[in-house]
Amino acid sequence: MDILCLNGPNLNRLGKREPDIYGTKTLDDVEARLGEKAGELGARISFFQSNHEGCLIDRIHEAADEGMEGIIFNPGAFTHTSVALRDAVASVGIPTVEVHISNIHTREEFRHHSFIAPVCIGQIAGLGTHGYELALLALHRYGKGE
Ligand code: CA2
Repeated sequence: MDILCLNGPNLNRLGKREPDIYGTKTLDDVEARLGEKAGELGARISFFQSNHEGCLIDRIHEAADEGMEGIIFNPGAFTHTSVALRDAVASVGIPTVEVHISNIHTREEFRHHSFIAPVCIGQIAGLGTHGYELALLALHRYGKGE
């Protein structure tokens, strides 16, 4: 099973600031752990982070062309603003799990709404960077029809 882990704006700064909200692990740490977990599950995982909406959209389209079977997606602040990213996820039809490190539902009201969640199979929020591993597990099971 081929899975793409996609991270949006500012997530390249993970572990470098605001540890009270986002924890102390860097994006490299998170990706290394996910790579190990994917290996244990017999899945392949690719990683991409961008601060640019269009680059994220292009990567989603490429994922479809590559035959990817799942996307773990933390769209960052684009979660709350981007119809274009929502359309990209909807257009490829790849099962996608939206992940947020923080609990967006207990934070400022503008973070409560996600444009992306309605086109995902599920959303994980507030469980820290562990949420990425839970999303991987969920996609793996979903792919097996469980
Ligand atoms: O909780 C999440 O994962 C978010 O997607 C993170 C976004 C935020 O805009 C969303 O509402 C929720 C922000 C990412 C910023 O990441 C940083 C991490 C460390 C230091 C600075 C920024």
